[in-house]
Amino acid sequence: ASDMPFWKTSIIYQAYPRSISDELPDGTGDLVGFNQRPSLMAGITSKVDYLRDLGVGVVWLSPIYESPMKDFGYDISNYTAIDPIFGDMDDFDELVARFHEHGLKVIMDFVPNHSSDQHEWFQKSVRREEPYTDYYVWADPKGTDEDGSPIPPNNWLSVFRGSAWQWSEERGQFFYHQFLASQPDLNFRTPAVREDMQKILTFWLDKGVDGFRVDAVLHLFEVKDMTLNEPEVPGSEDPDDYASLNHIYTTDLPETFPVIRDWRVLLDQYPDKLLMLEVYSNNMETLMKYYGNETYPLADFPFNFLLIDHLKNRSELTGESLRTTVGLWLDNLPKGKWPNWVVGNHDVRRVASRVGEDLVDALNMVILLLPGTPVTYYGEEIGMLDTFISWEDTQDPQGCHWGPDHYQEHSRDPARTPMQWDESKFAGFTTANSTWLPVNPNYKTLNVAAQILAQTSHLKIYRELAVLRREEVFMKGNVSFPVITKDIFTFIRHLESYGQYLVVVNLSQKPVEINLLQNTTQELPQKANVVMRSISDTSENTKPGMEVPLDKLPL
Ligand code: TEU
Repeated sequence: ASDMPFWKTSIIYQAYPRSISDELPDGTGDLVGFNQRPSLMAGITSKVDYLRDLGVGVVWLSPIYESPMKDFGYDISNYTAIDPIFGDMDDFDELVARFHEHGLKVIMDFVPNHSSDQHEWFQKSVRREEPYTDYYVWADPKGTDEDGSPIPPNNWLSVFRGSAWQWSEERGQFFYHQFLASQPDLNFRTPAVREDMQKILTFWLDKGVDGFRVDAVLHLFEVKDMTLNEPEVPGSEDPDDYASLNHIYTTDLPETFPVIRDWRVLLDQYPDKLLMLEVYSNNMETLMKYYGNETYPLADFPFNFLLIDHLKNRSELTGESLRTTVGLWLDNLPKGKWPNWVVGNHDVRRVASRVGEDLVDALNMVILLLPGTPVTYYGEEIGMLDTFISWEDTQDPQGCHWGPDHYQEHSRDPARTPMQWDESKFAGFTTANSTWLPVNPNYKTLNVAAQILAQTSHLKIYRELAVLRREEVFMKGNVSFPVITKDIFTFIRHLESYGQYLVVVNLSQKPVEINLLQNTTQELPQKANVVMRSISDTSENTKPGMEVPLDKLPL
């Protein structure tokens, strides 16, 4: 499909750089490890080979910029420098060169909503040094309390809990922070901020990166009128919890679109660049706006988080519910726009822990074979699981903010543990004496090397699916959902010039035998090419292209 842009034909792989591979052995992953790792294991001499063999075409790197690491790179102190923990600019250039040599694209994480408080812009803004005075969102106090302490201008809350306002003694004003107080929000009403962001994007584009994932887009603007309090959500008990308010004055404001538009126009000055947005909203209308339309194109796509929401646990997952969730995105898609599928990322629990290990292949099958671009979070290809992380070992600021009694419900650490390469110490991630987060103790059996050696494994199935996905019918074919039952999720990919594939996934925890011919709303052939996932024997049943009788399909 050479007539399609790379991001439509490729799988996107999200690499969380701290946890991929630690070549400068200090316990935290780095860039060097991506490209210069000496022999990892038989057949895989470096990460780039692993990724290529896996069948992914695009690697999205979570932030690797200079950062005090209060939010692990999402607090940037220099947007055009690499943090020494990950290597230096030469390492980065080499990474891009090596990846490109192997036909892999590189996507950067772009974090425009806020910088680190260590950024020189903020330090100068605190001191009202021009032109930085209005680089951040500053506000006067509403008054003072009995002790004479300044009162924040309104009730706005941080995503990470508590007031979104932090007092600056030095400047004598509050500054707004949607996330940590060490992540002050940049002020996108200041033209110079927007110009600086264009310059930063240009810097990386000129280095040859292939696009961006934009962080926290929903939060780019807040209303100008600081007297407006956000309405409370009725019945919420914890006034510090972000969920206790509706965020009508601080999220998804219309001023956002011209900013995204500027980025789109900039990217379009270069051939073939990808723009994907993180717009964390449950509202379909909100989400779909961020694609733009034919005359005003914005993102190539906003991430589709519907599956993440839907796959909170196993209990709600049926063939019918999955059909509904998938349809919600496909049916609302603006004309000419392209879908995408995400089941996990660095902000949520690992999908295999949420829905059960037995659905790893099923979900990979679903996201890789539906129309659109799949995004795989590192480790999903081998079915990595959350691990218990003690309060003492907890690193994630969101977990820390909730304290020792509640951190486990909120900490994002369990999904960020080191990649499990092999059965050697620390799963082959590092030769250091400790790791930044504990390695899941299940690494002895759950690791890449073991899955390469095994007759059948998640990894092998993933690779097969990635190969199958390159068939034209999966890139270009339309989709229909002929059979809807509780236990199975089924779809047909069809392309006139090619033929069709039937994909059948057993979502139940038991083997079922199904008569597809009886349950169908669409005419099916007596026998068909199927890709299927059964409970009993994964190796045989996931083989693509089998001819099987549809009236007695064992799953
Ligand atoms: O996440 C931001 C984000 O949009 C969500 O936290 C959202 O605001 C929240 O779920 C609303 O309920 C991004 C990154 O993915 C995350 O790792 C960072 O911590 C955060 O931005 C700050 O940069």
